[in-house]
Amino acid sequence: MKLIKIPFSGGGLGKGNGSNEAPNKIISFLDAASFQIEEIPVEESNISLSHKNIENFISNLNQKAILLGGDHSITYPSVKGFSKNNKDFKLLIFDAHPDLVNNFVPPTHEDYLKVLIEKKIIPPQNILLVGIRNSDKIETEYICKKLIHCIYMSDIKSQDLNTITQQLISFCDQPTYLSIDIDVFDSDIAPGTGYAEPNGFKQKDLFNILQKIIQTKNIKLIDIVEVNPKKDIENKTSFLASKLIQTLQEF
Ligand SMILES: [Mn+2]
Repeated sequence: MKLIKIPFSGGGLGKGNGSNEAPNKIISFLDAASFQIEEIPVEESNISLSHKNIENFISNLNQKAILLGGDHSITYPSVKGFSKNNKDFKLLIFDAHPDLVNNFVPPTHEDYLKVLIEKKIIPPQNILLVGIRNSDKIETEYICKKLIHCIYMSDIKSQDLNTITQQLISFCDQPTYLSIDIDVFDSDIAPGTGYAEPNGFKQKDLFNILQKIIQTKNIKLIDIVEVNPKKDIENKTSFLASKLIQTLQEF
């Protein structure tokens, strides 16, 4: 399996300072010899240049890989690069937040998704957000207006996990880009992130869901973002991300 390091926190509005350290920290908990590891060159003070490098790298990537961010802004150029080789695709996102606040260009980690939609890189109905539990009114309205599929954390708590898993499997019926913001996990198990939120996924539940989704073989590219070793407690968030990679590596 190929792991691609993207040590970039320049799109994190200051909140992300430290997420550039995540790729190396996460890899330190893995047997690095069993992965093919590459790194995309980025410059912390230059979002446009860094995003361009990411987009170019991903558009020339002809194999499955797991990308290690970095703040969530990296998903913008990465999906853009991915879209060059996948004309019709799905975007499955696990996140506590919708990231639909502004329409800044270049996008930050709070609006990468809005810019992907506004720039028509992906039709909103091809997007599924999962685990949302903190969103602004403006974001909730945008989700409704654009018909973005959304499974809120409150839906997940009130329904059978198998039902939710089946919905996700049905969604992944085309080449799918999977983006995992580590804050989708409960803040007790993932405290090392920019905007840790309580009442999130338990490790066992999300790992079970992901194991079933990857069996569709439609997941083509994965990113894991927003791990911040500087905010972590005893490296538990980085360690969790390393376990996530091990769970996903047969995708
Ligand atoms: Mn988030």
